Amino acid sequence: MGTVMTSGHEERSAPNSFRDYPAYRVSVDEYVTFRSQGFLIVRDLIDQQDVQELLEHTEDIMYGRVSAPGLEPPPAGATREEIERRYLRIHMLHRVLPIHEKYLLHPRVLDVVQALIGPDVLAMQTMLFLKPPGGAGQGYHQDSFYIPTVPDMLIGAWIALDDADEENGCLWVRVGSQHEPIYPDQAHRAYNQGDTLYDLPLVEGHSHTVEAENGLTPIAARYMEVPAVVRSGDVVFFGGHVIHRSHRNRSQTRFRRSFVSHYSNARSYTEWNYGDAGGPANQYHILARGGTHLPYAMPQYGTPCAANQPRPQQAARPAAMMPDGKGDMAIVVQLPGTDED
Ligand SMILES: O=C(O)CCC(=O)C(=O)O
Repeated sequence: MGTVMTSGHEERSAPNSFRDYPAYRVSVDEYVTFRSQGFLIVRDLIDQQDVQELLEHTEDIMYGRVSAPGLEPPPAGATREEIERRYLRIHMLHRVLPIHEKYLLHPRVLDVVQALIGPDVLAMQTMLFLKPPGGAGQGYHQDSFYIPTVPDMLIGAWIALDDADEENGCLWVRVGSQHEPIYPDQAHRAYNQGDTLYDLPLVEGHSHTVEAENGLTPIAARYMEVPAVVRSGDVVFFGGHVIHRSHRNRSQTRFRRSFVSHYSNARSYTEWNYGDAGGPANQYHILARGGTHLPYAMPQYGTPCAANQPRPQQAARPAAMMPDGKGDMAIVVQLPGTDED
């Protein structure tokens, strides 16, 4: 373990641990909403004590009170505005900061992810958005374009640290676009699962903020667009195929901070390791819930999760389909007119 300094104090003598959270149980209605809309907002999933912890740590990052690879202190003599506008977003801090590993593996977020794409969950990516006043948005894209998993079970969890709305650049989602394949460009064609569709066009300009330059714009236009207006502590879950974007933060004073994590089913294969696509990569990602036949990483900072906890007892095997009483599969002939309904 390396050493991480926060607010002048040395962190991480003890491994990460969690308070006792009530488990979050996803309802049928929420499950159906996620499938039919392509996204689901779970209100108040993260309590304000946790939101405050992350916000204070984010301020420490902004003001250069956290030292970790990739983070720079503000230049001497920088104004408050210059300091606060240095970062739009920072990727993969869970690999160098215990608190980011902890929120990547937050049990309440995992409860929802497990119900939506589990039961086996691989924690793959974190992004901390600061998005200060004036901060840029991100044009239409599909997350599975960037993070391919096979079978594709990618999901994002977008934890609102500030209230987010149209003014400060909330997320916008095209409802129903989760049924679209992933549109590859030339560079991504080789490993994109959409390749099996013979007429799948190449699309350039993923994430381009200028609509005319973004090849997903005409596809996005087939679906209704809605803003994901959220309060701090709400979490937006969105699938890897859904077309989404965000606009510039037009507020003069409000940040739009969010902590975004990406997960896949742990039994999906991936070659993604933050920009490094070139061979098996499951071993770089943390097994958050359940089990897998594929390799996985341990959490570096001891955050409790499936990778470092004893496996729960396996449930009894479900009965075989249509058993014949001797444990063999029987051939059951359904006679016409004998359906029960
Ligand atoms: O929050 C944003 O501005 C964009 C987030 C996003 O598109 C993503 O996490 O995939």
